Amino acid sequence: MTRARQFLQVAALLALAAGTMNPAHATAFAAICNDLGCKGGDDIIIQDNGAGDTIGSLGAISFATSAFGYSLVVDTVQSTPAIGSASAPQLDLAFTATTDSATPSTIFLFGSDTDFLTSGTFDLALGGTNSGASGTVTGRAWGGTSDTALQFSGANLIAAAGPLSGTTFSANAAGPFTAQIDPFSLTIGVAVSRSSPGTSTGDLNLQVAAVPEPETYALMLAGFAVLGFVARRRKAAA
Ligand SMILES: [Ca+2]
Ligand SMILES: [Ca+2]
Repeated sequence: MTRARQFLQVAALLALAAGTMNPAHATAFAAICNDLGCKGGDDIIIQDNGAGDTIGSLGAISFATSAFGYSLVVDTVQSTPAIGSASAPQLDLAFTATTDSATPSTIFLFGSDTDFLTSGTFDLALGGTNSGASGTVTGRAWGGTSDTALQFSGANLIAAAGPLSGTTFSANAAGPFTAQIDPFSLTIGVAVSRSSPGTSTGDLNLQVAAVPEPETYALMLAGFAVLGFVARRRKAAA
């Protein structure tokens, strides 16, 4: 075996071991929908730095619109590289939803991104306000079953927080999270269901933290062992 080939094999092993440290090359999405599944083709989907996004930096989306009886501001949807990383997934959605309807419908806001790598534990936190203590806000997180943005259903629901009511509200949900494929997408969403005119605001945040896997350590150790072997061979040959 040539030295160059040995070097390439060692480099490949180390790259594998370091795989969880690679940055994500993903595009974040935000969505406003009049149904929980964003079905029917009548929903508003904004791509990071696409039409409607008023934040020029990558990993952060902001937009405002009127839709489905609400005046809506998605203050920000944030993902990598603005917050978190492929190996430390984080999604954040901050919103303001105002309606003057006496019989408001439920509105659904989403943030989503792809190319996450890390399983382990999740923490979903929701907090906000309802003017007039009107209606409820529910936060949800989905993912780990595909690498498609805004891919969510009852089947890949990770957790829900709420429905929460009151003039101010906060709750969180936490537990183990194991993705079924790698890399994978994550989506967070809030359902705002007001019962009177007024404004609901809030922030929904999802974080996934790694629980280091034994295989990762084993692979890294194997990589270092090969490095040491090559170094000894090189020393012996010199
Ligand atoms: Ca729809
Ligand atoms: Ca942007």
